[in-house]
Amino acid sequence: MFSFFKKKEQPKEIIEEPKEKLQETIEEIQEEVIEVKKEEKGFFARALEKTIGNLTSIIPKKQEKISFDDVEELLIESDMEYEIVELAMDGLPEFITRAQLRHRLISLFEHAPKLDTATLPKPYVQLIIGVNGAGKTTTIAKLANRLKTSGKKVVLGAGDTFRAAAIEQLSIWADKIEVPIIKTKQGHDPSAVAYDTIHSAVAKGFDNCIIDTAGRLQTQTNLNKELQKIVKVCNKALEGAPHQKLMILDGTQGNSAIAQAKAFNEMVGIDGIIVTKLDGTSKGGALFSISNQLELPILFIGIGEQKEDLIVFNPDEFVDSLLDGIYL
Ligand SMILES: Nc1nc2c(ncn2[C@@H]2O[C@H](COP(=O)(O)OP(=O)(O)OP(=O)(O)O)[C@@H](O)[C@H]2O)c(=O)[nH]1
Ligand SMILES: [Mg+2]
Repeated sequence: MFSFFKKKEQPKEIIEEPKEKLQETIEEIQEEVIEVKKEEKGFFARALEKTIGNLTSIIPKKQEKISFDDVEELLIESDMEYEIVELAMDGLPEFITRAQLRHRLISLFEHAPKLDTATLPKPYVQLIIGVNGAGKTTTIAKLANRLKTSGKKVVLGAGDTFRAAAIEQLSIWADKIEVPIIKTKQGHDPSAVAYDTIHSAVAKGFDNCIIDTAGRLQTQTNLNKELQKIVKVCNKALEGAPHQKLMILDGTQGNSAIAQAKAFNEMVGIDGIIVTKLDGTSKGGALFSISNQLELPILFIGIGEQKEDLIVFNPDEFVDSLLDGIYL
């Protein structure tokens, strides 16, 4: 009898111990998630420091309601295009609450199509496009770093064969992040590099393939034909590729980046935008016009020169960080 009771108690102890541990682990994970969320919000506020600084020169003291005229000035000052300001403020009262303005600002991002990231083809091919110096190569390194950290196998394609030192620049990043790179010599055909990169990714079972391109202006006909050729050749290497043509826009250029993106969109069709150098500009409000006018999603923002300095763009957090600077 005695030994029977003993036996019954033992498994109880064994079952309860992991339960407690499980609860502890769940609590730890929840705390970590909250920390990460706080950090991301911190990142936004940090990235928008200059933009918010600009706003607080108009509204030095946080308020519960802000007059229509002041809100209008704030939005224009943050580099939101006047047409968009009018659209956002249409019908708002003489004194505007945070909730009223928040709703209007967030809705400016709403018509951009959402990307379905649940069922991505493998390898998922991203082609990186933009004008000279926008931040393409650095953003590739940041994207690759994110993917690698989340356990994906990534290969880079050094498709900027035009500018001296461009191949070297991406190679240095590839070494730093420890991802393979497919490259050729300067002056060689960038389409061939794109083809080889995709081919290698297919053969080796890679998850992601990110291809760099040379910086070009929307007016450079030859370079633009070359870009169209790269897109065609990607599709030859793997049907459906490139799956994402990402336009990199320099945030310090504010609204003038919109015309560039429109031209590239007509030329090859753009699937999403990444705005770089948001840390170095007071023109953060241009993001409203960029997303609204192009009807394209802003996927990430660049907030520095290091491989970690890329955050997922979230309209709610972006708007909240701006409003935190002026509303109580
Ligand atoms: N502060 C800051 N600097 C950035 C950011 N992204 C890129 N840069 C810097 O901008 C400069 C140009 O970046 P690249 O990545 O070489 O730009 P690119 O578009 O590849 O340039 P090209 O290949 O010459 O057309 C570099 O000095 C980067 O360090 C960012 O988010 N914030
Ligand atoms: Mg480059």
